[in-house]
Amino acid sequence: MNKDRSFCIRALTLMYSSRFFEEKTELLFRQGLIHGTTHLANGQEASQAGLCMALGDKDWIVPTHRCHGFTICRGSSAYSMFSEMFGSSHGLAKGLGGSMHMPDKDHLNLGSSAVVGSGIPLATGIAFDMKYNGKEGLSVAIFGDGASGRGSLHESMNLASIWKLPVLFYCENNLYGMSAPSSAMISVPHVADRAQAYNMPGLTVDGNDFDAVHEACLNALSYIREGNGPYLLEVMTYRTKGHSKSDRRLYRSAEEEERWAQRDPIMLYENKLIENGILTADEISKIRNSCFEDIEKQASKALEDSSDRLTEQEALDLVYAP
Ligand SMILES: Cc1ncc(C[n+]2csc(CCOP(=O)(O)OP(=O)(O)O)c2C)c(N)n1
Repeated sequence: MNKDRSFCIRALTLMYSSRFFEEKTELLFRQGLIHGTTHLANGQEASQAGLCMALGDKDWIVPTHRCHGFTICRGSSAYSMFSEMFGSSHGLAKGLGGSMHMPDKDHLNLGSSAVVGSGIPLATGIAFDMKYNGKEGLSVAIFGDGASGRGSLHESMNLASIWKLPVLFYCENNLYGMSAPSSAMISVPHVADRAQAYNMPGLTVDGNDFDAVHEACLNALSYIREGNGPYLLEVMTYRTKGHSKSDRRLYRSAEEEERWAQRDPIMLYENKLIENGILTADEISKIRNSCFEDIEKQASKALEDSSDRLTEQEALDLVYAP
């Protein structure tokens, strides 16, 4: 465990920010202030913060439709993300994308699309560009257990292995692809077992343990940085909300949800910090409150500014830009 106080505060801050962002998003949807759909990642904060805190400032990520937490942890402002969902021109895609489309070039985040598995070849392409044009850094293809059955992953892993590309295949296994349990959809016990077929290392770790994720990411990234080629890392986690906002979670039991609630990644990390004498309960509660207030403030400001919209012509010019 990294016991450096400022490191731990940063980890906690990122995880709270992701959690409060999702909670606020859910509320705004219920209030009818955001339209379309959204995919919340409550319960997956250790996976998001653990990865992003291991990345360097030349490393790119390509997230999935469940992208909010990674986008926050990579450094985008909650204001620009709420603005995106309000459809305002202050959004990361100037309000043209919504919840699933939050690219942020300044924070080396290519953004995602609604097409499951489509980001994997893009991340592999970034790694190809880096290797063949001698650029620094690496790229991370983030995908779910559901996406792991798509051909795009297998084609990308094969090429990345042959060409020894600097790419981390990062599988966030939250046990379900919509209502389909990963245990019934994947032919091997762990997604990481796929690595063997493509001649690269594969590892499965506890995705609700921030330190386990962070350490595994540091190891995988340094393997890649040394020029050894790609690495497949699978983090086991659980989305505590439904797949999207219309999902009532009828395919899983209350007992299962309760079991995972006992393994809430933020709660586990808070307990660890207290047990190790790094932060007191009082200090933790101050950090939690300040993250909550910050998200509230950014959401209010984004709502206030939400009538700033692109004109139809401005939108068309962007959509059809060369
Ligand atoms: C190519 C394609 N197939 C199916 C869908 C419908 N769909 C949207 S999300 C999803 C499940 C994805 O599961 P997973 O990759 O595990 O990610 P998670 O939603 O669990 O984060 C599916 C099947 C889609 N959007 N794109």
